[in-house]
Amino acid sequence: MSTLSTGHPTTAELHAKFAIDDVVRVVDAASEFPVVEIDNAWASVRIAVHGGQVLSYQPHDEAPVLWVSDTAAYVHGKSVRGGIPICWPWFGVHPDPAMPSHGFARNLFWQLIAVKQDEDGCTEVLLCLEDDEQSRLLWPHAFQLQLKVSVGKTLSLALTMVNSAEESVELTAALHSYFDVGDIARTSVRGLDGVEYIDALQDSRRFTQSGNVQFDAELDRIYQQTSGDEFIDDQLRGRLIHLQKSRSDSTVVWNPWIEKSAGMNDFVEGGYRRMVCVETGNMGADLVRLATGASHTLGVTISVQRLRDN
Ligand code: TA6
Repeated sequence: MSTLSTGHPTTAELHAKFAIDDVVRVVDAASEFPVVEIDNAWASVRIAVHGGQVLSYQPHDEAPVLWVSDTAAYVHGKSVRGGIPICWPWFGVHPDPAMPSHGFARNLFWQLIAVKQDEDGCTEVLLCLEDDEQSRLLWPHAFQLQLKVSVGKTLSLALTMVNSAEESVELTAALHSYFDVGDIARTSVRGLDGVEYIDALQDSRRFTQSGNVQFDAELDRIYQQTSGDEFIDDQLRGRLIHLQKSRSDSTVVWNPWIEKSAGMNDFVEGGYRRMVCVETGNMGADLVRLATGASHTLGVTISVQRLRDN
């Protein structure tokens, strides 16, 4: 088997092993950056092997559902700006400033394990990440992560984390989803009314959400103890993006607005107007404790409801 400089299979090798005629191919989004491209009866989806990162999701006859920056970088060692980066085994900044924010899983090369197509035209992709000497320098525990992506009438992600260490572990995690909207000023998030949140922009003080979440400035909130469905009301496009969570008690809502996004070189100018992050996870007081050998599966199912014909 030929290998990349990273010791991983080449894109050609992955294509030869996993391609499915007319539905699935593996191509390079950049040098040594293999991406699984799915175009089945339901939707088009791209998944980067690096980071186990869903990059795009577009149901046929629908506008893109996930947002990716036009100036995103496709390089080893960091996540692509957009799509659904996987934040694991910690969410947010680490107490040690030398450690990467949002954990390390999104910065490492995963393994493509399986690609399946069922009789309903649904395509399933399985990727995994296991501990190695590099990860153990950052987090001294044995683990296995598995991401199952199912592309059918909906897009589903199921992130299973297995504690294969001899000791129990505590972790926080998120599916850090960037959604594509017509205009952030005409976008709101439903389903969080009455939920307590930590405001990252107000010294992590706690507040209670009143009504729908709306946007007219930078917003960065961690909602706690909330496991219900959420809806992104993309008013300009006349659609609701429906999020159904599984074993997630926290939701993060984030828009960097003008100044913060201008300071990120992989955030296309004005891109803040076309995106909103609504992230499915467990963080803060909702952290996950795993005994040795135990596992936890964090999931989200994403679908679009049309409110009017465009
Ligand atoms: O999820 C919101 C957040 O924690 C923000 O504070 C911002 O840092 C964002 O994640 C993006 O983080 P990143 O490390 O991907 O630039």
